[in-house]
Amino acid sequence: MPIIDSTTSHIVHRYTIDELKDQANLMRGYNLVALCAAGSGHAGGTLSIMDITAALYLAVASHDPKNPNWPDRDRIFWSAGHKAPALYVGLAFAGFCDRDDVMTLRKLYSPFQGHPHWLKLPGVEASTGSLGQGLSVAIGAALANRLDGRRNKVFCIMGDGEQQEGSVWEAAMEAAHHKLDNLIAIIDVNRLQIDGAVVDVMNVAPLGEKYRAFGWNVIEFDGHDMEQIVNAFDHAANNAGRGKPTVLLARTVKGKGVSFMENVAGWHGRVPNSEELVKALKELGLEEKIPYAALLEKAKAYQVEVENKLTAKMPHFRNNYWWNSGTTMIATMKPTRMGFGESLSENGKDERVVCLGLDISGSITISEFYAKHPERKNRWLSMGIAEQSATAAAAGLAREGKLPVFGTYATFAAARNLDQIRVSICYGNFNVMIAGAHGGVSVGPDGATHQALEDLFAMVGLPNMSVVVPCDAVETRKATDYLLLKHTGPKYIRFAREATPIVSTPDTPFEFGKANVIRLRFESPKFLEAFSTDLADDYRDEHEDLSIIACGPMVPEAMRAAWILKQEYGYETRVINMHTLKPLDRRTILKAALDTRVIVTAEEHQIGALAWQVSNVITSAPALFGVPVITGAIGVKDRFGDSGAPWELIKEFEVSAEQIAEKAAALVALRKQRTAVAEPELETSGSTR
Ligand SMILES: Cc1ncc(C[n+]2csc(CCOP(=O)(O)OP(=O)(O)O)c2C)c(N)n1
Repeated sequence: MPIIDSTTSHIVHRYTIDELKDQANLMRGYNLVALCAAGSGHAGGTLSIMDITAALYLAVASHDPKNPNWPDRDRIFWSAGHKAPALYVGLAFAGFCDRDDVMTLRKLYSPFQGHPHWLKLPGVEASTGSLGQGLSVAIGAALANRLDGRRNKVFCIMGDGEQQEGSVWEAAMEAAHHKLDNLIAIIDVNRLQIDGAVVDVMNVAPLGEKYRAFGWNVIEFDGHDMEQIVNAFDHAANNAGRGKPTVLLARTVKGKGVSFMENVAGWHGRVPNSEELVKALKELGLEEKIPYAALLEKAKAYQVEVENKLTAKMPHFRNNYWWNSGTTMIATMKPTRMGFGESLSENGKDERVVCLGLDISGSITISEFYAKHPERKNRWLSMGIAEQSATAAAAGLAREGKLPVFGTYATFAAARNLDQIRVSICYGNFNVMIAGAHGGVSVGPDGATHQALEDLFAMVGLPNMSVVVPCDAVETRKATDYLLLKHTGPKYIRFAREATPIVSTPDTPFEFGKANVIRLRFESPKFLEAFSTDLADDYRDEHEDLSIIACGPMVPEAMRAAWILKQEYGYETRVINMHTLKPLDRRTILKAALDTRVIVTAEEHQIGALAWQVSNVITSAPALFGVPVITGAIGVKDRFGDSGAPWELIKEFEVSAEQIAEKAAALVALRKQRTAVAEPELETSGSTR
């Protein structure tokens, strides 16, 4: 049944096969324009699923764009959330939204998030992006629909790489066990994933036999032949009442329709630039049919609105202190993750080191382990998109004396597999190194599902675990060197995706468990040279007005805040680089509280992983009983992330230097006011200041 008017049950339009082919082609074009306008996203996998999307949204699913929550509609779940742009053009072409609006894809505040969010866009059935969960959600919906006596169908779109997630197979069992013949799974078998061919990363074949053995009805077909697609859906629909779920195995080509994208793994997470876009549109015969220049302009105009909104939101100072916006205090930018790869490249020569690949190896730099060292390939263990099993396997490797390292987006490295980390690694106190890459909102346009903002709560809370959040690429290198070869036990290192300022040198002290104190000395042509850095234990009180305790790339922000506070208010700031979150340098926190009485914490995380630990030190130390200390916390305020450019998100989520400085200045003013009133009382409390 195609698109209908749910009030009259009339079919809105019955598409012919030729019309569907044309629509699919046009959808490819819009998809590519939106991706080009976004500047990031997934071209390959959206093109491979596009013919199926056209058939499903325009001719197969019974739904009503004017009434997206019509209870009897067919449900379509996109477990492969990274294919979101295909979903969005599917919805747009079916009439759920304006196709021009899709051009705001991946931009801040847009309903067209990097990964779909059902609370932002009508027609999206569930929020996805963490692979391997959608089939289970679809099963829940199918069970509920059956309980409610509905005769609708529930579709679920997955990738073939995604089949590596163990949870997919738990779901596959459940669907068969519950005889869900209202469920139709679709697998986009394009044979490629991020790290390369599925067969090399982690072979999932033979999918047909596996699903059959799990009790499913299996239909295999050419996912680019519109007639075969429609027939496959018809067959699946005929399966209703036979007590088995159906899986459609669609043979597809990643990047289908654009010669230079077809079958190239590199186009998984790449988008066309404007020249490539024109080339692609020409190949699709759409250069004259899609007003791409006007659409790109629309995206730009939206972006201007976003920027105006952000500017209005930011604190205003006399001068502009933004990174590298003036002629002095120029910072060199480099992503922290690079330091991780550099360390693995060097230290991988230790024969005990083994690295586990989780299909996101290049961008988190773990592949540097073997990039220049082909002889290490036997110690590179590709585990596929299977974070939970890989985590427990790392425990087994450590049990046998290896030094296992694994990493992926921090949210998949420290949340999805949390019980495996807890029981298999931490309880057994195994020597496993976990890299939480792409931590924080600065991951950018991928959006909330990919922005780890809670990982540190869990990692800091686990007995036996050590946690380091280095401030820049140089410190990431040192921390990796140390943790990998000198520290025994479970360890978590968290770093970021975006390039952030280099604020240390190879000579800067780095001692695990010991903070550094950073002080602004003068304005300088180079940001790095404007500051002195000492091991906190060697630092003597300089009677600063406040302390800012930060970790990770919030350290450079705290340093910039110190500059703002000096220039705008004349305040002196003690910046504390608390790179080790566990074990925490309690002494340095205590000293800062006693010396400065104003403590601001800064973390690119939900407020608490750092702030609550610092508060705990301050409130539980007898030396501070009765001593008034004013604290403030900068971090994400109990909300999920958003799509947007990394530095926009730093502003939107209020973790920029400007926001740190504004808060700090208010607290110092408060302390000065309070001190004026309470000073006589303090004199008798025996405090040092
Ligand atoms: C749990 C989880 N781990 C890792 C990722 C990162 N990731 C996004 S897409 C992708 C590869 C998916 O491959 P496949 O399922 O074959 O999709 P397609 O090739 O069709 O795009 C990975 C590893 C993720 N989104 N979720």
